[in-house]
Amino acid sequence: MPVDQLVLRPGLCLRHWSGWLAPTAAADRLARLQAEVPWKQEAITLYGRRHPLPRLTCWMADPGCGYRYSGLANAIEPWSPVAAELRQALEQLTGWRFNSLLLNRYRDGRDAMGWHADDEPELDPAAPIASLSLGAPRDFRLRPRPSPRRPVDLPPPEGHGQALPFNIPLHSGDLLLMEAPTQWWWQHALPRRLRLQQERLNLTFRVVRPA
Ligand SMILES: O=C(O)CCC(=O)C(=O)O
Repeated sequence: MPVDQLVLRPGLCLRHWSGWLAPTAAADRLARLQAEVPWKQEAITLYGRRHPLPRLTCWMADPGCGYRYSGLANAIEPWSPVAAELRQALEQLTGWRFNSLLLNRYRDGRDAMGWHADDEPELDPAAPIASLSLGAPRDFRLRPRPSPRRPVDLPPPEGHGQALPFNIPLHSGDLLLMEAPTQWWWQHALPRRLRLQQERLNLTFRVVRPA
């Protein structure tokens, strides 16, 4: 049975289901997604220089649900069969209608994701982000935002200034639901693990406000 744990800090609310998918189901979804997703190596341009992202990605979404980050406009791919199945299960679990999905493929421990918050204007700030991990275990780091960007001029939640960074080890089949207002007040990252040779996939189901 999956274990559902509530993780709370000032301005942060996460729900963590360890083993939301059983090991055999997680291994099956991993293999099918590796094969059926049109993975791309994107690059961002900073000060005129191209930097390949340290991971492969794909953006699946309903029509009209485009998404930009770091100046990168993601091409919309149609929902693949496994992604559509997972979306349905997560909608039943959460009651939210997810219209988009960012897939990240970390080929080994050299692939990573830097500090950021998922607070782009396209995303519905009231909606949760549902993050599913498949494959190699990795550490998911969280820290209070040094200078929170927020839609209205709210004072920081009590204790935010004293809150400390922390770590959630994510294993294959784990589900992490990041609830509002986590993205306003906290950042997250997936640090490198140079000795790790196994691959990991991460799927973040999102609610975009269609253009
Ligand atoms: O791979 C992960 O667990 C993190 C992914 C992430 O930070 C994102 O998609 O915004």
